[in-house]
Amino acid sequence: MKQRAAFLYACLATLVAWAALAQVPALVVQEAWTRQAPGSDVAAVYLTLRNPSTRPIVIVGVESSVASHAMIHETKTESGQSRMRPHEQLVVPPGKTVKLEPGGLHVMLHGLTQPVAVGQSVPLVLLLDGGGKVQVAAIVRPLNAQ
Ligand SMILES: [Cu+2]
Repeated sequence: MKQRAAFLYACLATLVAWAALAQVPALVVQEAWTRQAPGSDVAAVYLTLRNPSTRPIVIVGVESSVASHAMIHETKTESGQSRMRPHEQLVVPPGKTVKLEPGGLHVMLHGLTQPVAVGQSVPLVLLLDGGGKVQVAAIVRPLNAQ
């Protein structure tokens, strides 16, 4: 009986150590979507990023298996002209939510290798500072989606 308890404790200790080492990214991704882009090989992806942890989460890159290039962009209107500029990285502060939405931040996909149809999803991988990765599936909405 005593041996059995010792064995269980050993297992438990291993599990706790494993959980601490695993470093599961805390980033929560919600409402990922993109607009159907007929005849175009670029698309903007919008999503909501939530950081429930107590440390900042930094996105340092984006990849997509259906695009040759993906990056974080921000649309800004300067002297009446709408311009997009790339962001090297995007910080989601602890306890905060960052929204990538039309007219502001978005993930820009260049060189789409296949057409995206409404109802399908576009796969993305968010690359985090420290080596974590978060898989995202962005639902394709009709052209007039807001
Ligand atoms: Cu853009």
